[in-house]
Amino acid sequence: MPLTLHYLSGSPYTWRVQLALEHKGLAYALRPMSYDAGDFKRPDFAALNPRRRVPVLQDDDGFALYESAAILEYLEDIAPHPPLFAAQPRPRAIQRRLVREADEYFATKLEHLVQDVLFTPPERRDPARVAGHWAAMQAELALWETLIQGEFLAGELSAADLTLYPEIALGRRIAQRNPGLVAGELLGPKLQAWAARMEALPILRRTWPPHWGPPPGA
Ligand SMILES: N[C@@H](CCC(=O)N[C@@H](CS)C(=O)NCC(=O)O)C(=O)O
Repeated sequence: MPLTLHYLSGSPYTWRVQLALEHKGLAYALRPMSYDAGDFKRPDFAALNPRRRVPVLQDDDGFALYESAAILEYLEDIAPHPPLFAAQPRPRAIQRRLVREADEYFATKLEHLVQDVLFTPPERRDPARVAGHWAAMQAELALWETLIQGEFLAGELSAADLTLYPEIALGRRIAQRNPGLVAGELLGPKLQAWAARMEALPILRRTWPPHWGPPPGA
């Protein structure tokens, strides 16, 4: 097996890489990581990624790469077909911009919720702070509702979709598991239709985080 993905189930960053590997039909092995087992503290993991985060993609000759967006670009370079980015400069630039926007703006807001809801027991949560994070995420999602251009975020299925979907799925999961935190549907009609389209993709259903239960519509 030439490629190994150091992986954490449910991590939007590792899910993105797994989706890209599946999209390209590349053979890979999953190396699940565990906080409880101390995997992130192990020196051999720090040697792969001094930031001690997943994903890390490792080639069989020892080459290791971290940062999910960079990994997708690497996969595109070593296995151009099927592509993750459009061939033409302008649509390609827009897809790259969307990847950057998802990481720079959406994921930043999501991480506030991960810290203050997912990683904080209910009795220690600060409701005003959490409400502020939800409001910020809803404003961000309203913006994405205007950014989506067609069936997928920009042209054909691309790195942009594989980046945003796992981030949105984690946001939705936090909402579903914490009733009362958010009223109603998190996504506008265009994003809802896009999410359903993503959820129908075999690559998405194959990689759905096992501990989340069955994928929507299963
Ligand atoms: N910018 C990084 C973010 C990676 C990241 O934050 N991964 C999380 C899992 S979702 C992690 O490994 N956290 C380990 C820790 O914080 O100890 C990327 O895109 O790869």
